[in-house]
Amino acid sequence: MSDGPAGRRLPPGQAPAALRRFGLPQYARVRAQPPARPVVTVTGAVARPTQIDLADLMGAHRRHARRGDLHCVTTWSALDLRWEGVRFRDVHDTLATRVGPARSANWVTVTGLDGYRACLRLDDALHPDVLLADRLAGAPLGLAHGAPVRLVAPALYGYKSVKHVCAIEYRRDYDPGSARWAAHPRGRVAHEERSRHLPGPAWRFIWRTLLPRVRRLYDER
Ligand SMILES: Nc1nc2c(c(=O)[nH]1)N[C@H]1C(S)=C(S)[C@@H](COP(=O)(O)O)O[C@H]1N2
Ligand SMILES: [Mo]
Repeated sequence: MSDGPAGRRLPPGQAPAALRRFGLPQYARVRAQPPARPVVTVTGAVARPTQIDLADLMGAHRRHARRGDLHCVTTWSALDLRWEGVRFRDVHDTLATRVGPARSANWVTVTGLDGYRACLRLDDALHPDVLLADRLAGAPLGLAHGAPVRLVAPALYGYKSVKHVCAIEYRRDYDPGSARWAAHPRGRVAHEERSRHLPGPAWRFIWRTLLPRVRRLYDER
């Protein structure tokens, strides 16, 4: 951990930035349009794949509010975001009863309406800090940041925090997901697991060079 300009402790290689819509370049122009009654499709290594009404799923669990930082692998960190929603862990308990995941299903792929997907180790996803969030900064989550619901996994790089969640797939093996080789199977910020290739610090320089181009794509209307 190192001190950021504001004297705040930041993870290695990160610099503070304002939150703005961001993601993989190929999703910059894809605009998710959630339906009036969104559902979540639950499949994979399960006995009873199904679809669940998102409002029912969110309404069935105790709500939590959390302050946390979003650390993008490209070296920017949006600090002190206030998310509200339900714990992924609680949702998983409900889903486990409904769909019956295999005991060996130790990974979970989460997909967004834009087609983006990321895979988390199930025990990382079950950490109590991991939320399915539907509110940010005291307001309903907007389309820019993942409406109707997004995953928020503060200990992992932002590429695991899938926006516009529409599907959950239980898996026996890791799925490289949309970011493929650029991502790390676990993506823990504290260990600088930016990618499965090259040590984390090497990526700082690569991403700092590419970041302005990706930002420009996302800032276009
Ligand atoms: N559906 C979806 N979720 C996504 C992405 C994406 O392109 N599509 N990009 C990821 C990446 S790389 C980051 S850093 C964060 C950015 O979140 P923000 O747009 O709220 O800043 O979303 C993550 N979740
Ligand atoms: Mo990111």
